[in-house]
Amino acid sequence: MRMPMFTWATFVTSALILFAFPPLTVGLFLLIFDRMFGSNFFDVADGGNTIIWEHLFWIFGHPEVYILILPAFGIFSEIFAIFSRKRLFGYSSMVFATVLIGFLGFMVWAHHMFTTGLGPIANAIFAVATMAIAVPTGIKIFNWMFTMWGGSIKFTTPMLWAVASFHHSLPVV
Ligand SMILES: [Cu+2]
Repeated sequence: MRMPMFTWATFVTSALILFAFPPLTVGLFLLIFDRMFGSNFFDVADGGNTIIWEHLFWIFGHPEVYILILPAFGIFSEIFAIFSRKRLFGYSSMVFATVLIGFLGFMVWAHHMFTTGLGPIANAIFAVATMAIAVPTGIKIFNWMFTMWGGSIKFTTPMLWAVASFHHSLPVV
């Protein structure tokens, strides 16, 4: 619990890479077998199932969103502290929120598949799980704001980048 936040962020990102990439690798292998060797994993006309491809892709694809944003979150934590001339507010809750975002990132992949016909119960569960990520993300945003609160803020180029992009990038996630 004495590591810099950027180190924590890249550590959690590495764990996400470790678990997110194998499903994509499996999906690509099955796809190559369909296209080159005449197997029927995904071809509906031959008794395959396209939805399985969607699952394999998005079990990778949603964690990938966090593989991209978590290192940036780690950079934000360093920049806000340094250019406010204060310690990062709520360090341990920041570590907890990063790990929780990484974990929940694996529980929400079907929000990319709401129109594929999984049914209202599955859709509702994945919708609620998706909204649950707003809690650890909110912890981070409030910690960043409390870090800047009362600090001697310097709007250097990195600070402008961090303030603008945490404001701008979150709706995309
Ligand atoms: Cu997603």
